[in-house]
Amino acid sequence: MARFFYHDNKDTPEDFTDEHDSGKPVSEETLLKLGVFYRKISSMDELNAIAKERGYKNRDQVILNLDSFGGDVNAFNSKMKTFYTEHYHEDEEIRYIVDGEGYFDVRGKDEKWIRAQLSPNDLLVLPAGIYHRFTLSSNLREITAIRLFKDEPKWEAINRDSGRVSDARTEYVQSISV
Ligand code: KMT
Ligand code: NI
Repeated sequence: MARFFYHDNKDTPEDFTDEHDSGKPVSEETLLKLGVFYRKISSMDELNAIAKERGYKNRDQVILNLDSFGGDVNAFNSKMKTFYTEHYHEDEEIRYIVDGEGYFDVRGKDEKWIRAQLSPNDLLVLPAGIYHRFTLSSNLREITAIRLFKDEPKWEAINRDSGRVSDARTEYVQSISV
């Protein structure tokens, strides 16, 4: 079952996969205001229905753990750093957790990080243009997830550091400030 809470902002490069729960929970309603939508899914049919309803055409399944990098610790760590670097995408994206556990952090009001702890059967919709980051959890260090894409997968992550503000970002900011 998913859990949502404010991040304690005390992470370091050594311990960012830890829970970092500030003790302040976040409601699904607060997430909805950011355009972030959570659903507990109980069957593949339900997942397929949501994908159809929202016009998703593509998906893939990803396994992230040390084995999936052939045991190459450096390659694994470097990928983890990439996912944890604050970024956005130009498309809405759905993540559905099949196995394992992970944390998706999204930027909330006043730039506060909200952490979504996701486990099997949890589905999260991230709107286009929202700043976010992802990490495996130190509890399990592995996840199997289905990534759903509206059209062709757009892998591009636009890092906040780059300062690049595309239409998707501008539209997202407008959509939450009304
Ligand atoms: C993202 O958009 O940051 C990701 O898809 C992270 C990996 S999916 C488990
Ligand atoms: Ni992303």
